[in-house]
Amino acid sequence: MINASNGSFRVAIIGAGASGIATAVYLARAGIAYTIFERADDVGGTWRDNTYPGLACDVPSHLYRYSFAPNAEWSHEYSPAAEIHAYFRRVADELGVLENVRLSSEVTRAQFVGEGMWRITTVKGDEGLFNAVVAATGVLHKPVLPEIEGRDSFAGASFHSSRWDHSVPLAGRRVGIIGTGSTATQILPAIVDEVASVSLFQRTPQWIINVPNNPFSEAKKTAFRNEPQKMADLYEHLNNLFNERFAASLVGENAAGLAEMARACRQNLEDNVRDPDLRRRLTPSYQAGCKRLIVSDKFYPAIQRPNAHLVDTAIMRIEPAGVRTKDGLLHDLDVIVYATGFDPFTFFRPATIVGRNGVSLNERWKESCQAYRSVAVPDFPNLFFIGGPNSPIGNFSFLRTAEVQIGYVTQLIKLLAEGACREVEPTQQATDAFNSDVEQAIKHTVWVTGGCTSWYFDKQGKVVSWPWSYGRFEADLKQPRMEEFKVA
Ligand code: N01
Repeated sequence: MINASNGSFRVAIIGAGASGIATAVYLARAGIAYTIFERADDVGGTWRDNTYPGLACDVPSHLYRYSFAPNAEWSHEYSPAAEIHAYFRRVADELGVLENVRLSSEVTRAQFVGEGMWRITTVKGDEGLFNAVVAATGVLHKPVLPEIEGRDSFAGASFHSSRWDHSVPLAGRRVGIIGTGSTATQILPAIVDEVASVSLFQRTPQWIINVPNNPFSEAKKTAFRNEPQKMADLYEHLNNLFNERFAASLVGENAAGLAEMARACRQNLEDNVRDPDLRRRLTPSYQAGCKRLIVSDKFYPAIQRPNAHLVDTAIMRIEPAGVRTKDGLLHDLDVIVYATGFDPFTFFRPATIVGRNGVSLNERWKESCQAYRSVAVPDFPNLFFIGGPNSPIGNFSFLRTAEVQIGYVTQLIKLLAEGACREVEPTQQATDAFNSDVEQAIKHTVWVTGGCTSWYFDKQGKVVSWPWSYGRFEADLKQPRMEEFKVA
């Protein structure tokens, strides 16, 4: 008998992004009541925050969707951001999630108060007690601005890619983009036709795989609508390609796949960058797959436009008139876009999370974030993470990853809701064993062997991703091993 039926058992979900919405759906289906606390004034997480020109998901749309909400209407193989945001809003609305979301309610503190209960405080005040907390706070939500001398002295407009200022006109202006990640390589082709000039400040070149982004014809969409099995088959095909074969190549379990990826990236450069000097400057010195692979058929043509400039001399400082590089050259600019990425180690922060005996998770995770199988932490009973430390990240569908974790966490929450126990948390021993296994396995991944740095590393040099195959992730999180938990 689930206590939720008498209205007393309730879960607090932090965040109404992609994983918070899915958590709500899973809990509702298990008959468990929940409230979602969302910092912003709309749902959608990263797809609400990022509105920069050219933004599309680099995971195919028919894979980047919930298992419970196939969508025949995707316009493109890689659909644009506004469509993805609309998808999440629609799903949240249709499945009754929206009515349980408290918007503009940033959680500032979650405190374990004993007897299985957590007190949640938001910017609006005390929100009361909850039997469990799910932190579905996303991975890439805290923008990082580069520490470049003189950044604040720039006289023109400047902003981070995830805080795009649409009031700033770009037409006919000189724009600088700092960074060469997935974001910068999407922005540049989207604005090159409009601006007077665009200078791309590259610290490290990127491997780019040439994948066209074709629209779905009306006939194709009708076929998906009328025969949902076609969508299911496509999902399985894409899942096998991305989550199984591609993921395996990154963790040292598909050497042929890794070699094929490298070959395809090199071929892309050779086929699509004419000038040998530009080609050389765009050629990375590390192995493909080491940084998150860029998926684009637009970047190379765009960087070769007469008004596009690749600047690969290091930046010395930013001045009122633009960016000065170490060769002494001043690059005059009207607008600077910082496509300099995110801090993936923020998790729930800046909120404060306090567990058993007053232990602070902020303190424990100050140097390095460690969890049990990416979802839970000793001394923090009934607190669960979606997208927590060592979740699989890379060019695969985070929605599938989130659903695997949510399915697992829901099983633990059901134990609580059904009264099988009041508290559940992983043992320290099991958590240490997991992390030591991660440390060993990570050495064989391309993130470590590939000779690059990336946002996958924390300041201790520890990689934040899952170091084994995706299949192992799904198997490990199919069902909790209760001998690795303490229950009370
Ligand atoms: O950020 P990044 P991003 N001076 O961290 C450079 C997801 N995403 O926003 O490589 C000069 O990859 C830095 O240089 P270096 C996706 O998971 C998804 O592009 O460190 N340059 C690098 O080039 C992705 O991986 C989609 O030498 C500086 C860049 O800034 C993640 O978001 C679309 C610098 C940062 O690249 C992050 O991508 C977009 C400095 N001081 C993003 N500091 C989808 O389609 C940093 N850089 C789903």
